[in-house]
Amino acid sequence: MPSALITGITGQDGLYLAEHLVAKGYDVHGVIRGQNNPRRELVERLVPEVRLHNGDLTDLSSLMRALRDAEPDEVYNLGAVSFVAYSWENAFVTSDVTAFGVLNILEAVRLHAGDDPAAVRFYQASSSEMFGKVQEVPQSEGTLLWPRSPYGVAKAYGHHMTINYRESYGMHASSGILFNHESPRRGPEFVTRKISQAVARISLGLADELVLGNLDARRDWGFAGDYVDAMWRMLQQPEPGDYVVATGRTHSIRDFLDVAFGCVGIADWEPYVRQDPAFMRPAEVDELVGDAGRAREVLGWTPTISFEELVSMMVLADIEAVKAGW
Ligand code: NAP
Ligand code: G4F
Repeated sequence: MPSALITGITGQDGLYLAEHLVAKGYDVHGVIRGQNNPRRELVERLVPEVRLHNGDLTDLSSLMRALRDAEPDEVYNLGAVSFVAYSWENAFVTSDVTAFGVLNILEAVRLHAGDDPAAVRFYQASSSEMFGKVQEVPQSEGTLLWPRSPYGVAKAYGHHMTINYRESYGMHASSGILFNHESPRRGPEFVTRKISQAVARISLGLADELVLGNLDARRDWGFAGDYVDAMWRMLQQPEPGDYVVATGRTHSIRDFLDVAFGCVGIADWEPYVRQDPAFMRPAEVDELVGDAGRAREVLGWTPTISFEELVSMMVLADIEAVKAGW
């Protein structure tokens, strides 16, 4: 039975990836941080097969212990401070976890693997946020990185360090440059879930306003369940590499609002939406759209869920959640 260790197991992607690997027959382990993590119960309920190990990306020895106890064939580094807006207010913490945390886990894997550095395959959760002020459209693996946030800068560090460990030590270290991916498990701080939750409440008469920032930003949004499959496929390749994972379609926040409100029969959402500068960013990533040609050709990966299906899935799930009192 192959085994895998996931950092960031309590997050959106960690949960989908754990389910994906369990379904494939893996022995799945997760790193969980904090003395009383409120999301531990969620992991235990959704993926009871997972064995949890205490650890933190800022603590090298805790990662070494998790590797010793789990003895994984594959390590997926999904842990991060992942909210871009937060990264300006907490740039140091973001750098500590999202940048230096990658160095810690790479070093832990290298030391753990000993004489055979490629024995433990490694996945790094890189991000389209690294493209920032985009230098070409669409963005692919070779596009120059120009990050626009402390988060993007931290991810660029982790991305290059992953490549460096691959080239320096011969590690089987791959980096997935994933564009935005969403689901009913998305954190409520991200714009898609903020919208789906608000639309659900508005449709049920429990709210009458949604306050947002920039409505003109464009993102390439896919379904998280599809994207974790791409992560797994990367680690099954004989050679490590970097892959853009994206749908190749871009939509604005306004487009998202059109479909989300449309799901509950509201054609004109303007009366419900107010813009507040508090949700604007010091520097914005205006337009992201990915070219996932390499992932399609080498990994045989394609997205299965359309933008419209994704939005509707999220709104309907939040309506059910509100009705159930969650
Ligand atoms: P998420 O839901 O925000 O999950 C982040 C995870 O990181 C959580 O499990 C969190 O654990 C963990 N974490 C935070 N600080 C940590 C620390 N010091 N040590 C260990 N773990 C820590 O993020 P996601 O959407 O699942 O994304 C997964 C990864 O992909 C992240 O690295 C993100 O930056 C990257 N990414 C995401 C997207 C996207 O669109 N979703 C796109 C590109 C890249 P707690 O529960 O303890 O806070
Ligand atoms: O949903 P967001 O917060 O996601 P963002 O910044 O694109 O980051 C996500 O995707 C990255 C991949 O590119 C990941 F690496 C990262 O970890 C995270 O998962 O914001 C999307 C857009 C932005 O342009 C933002 O300015 O929505 C705009 N927006 C407008 N009003 C808002 C709001 N974003 C949030 N969170 N809240 C608003 O009220």
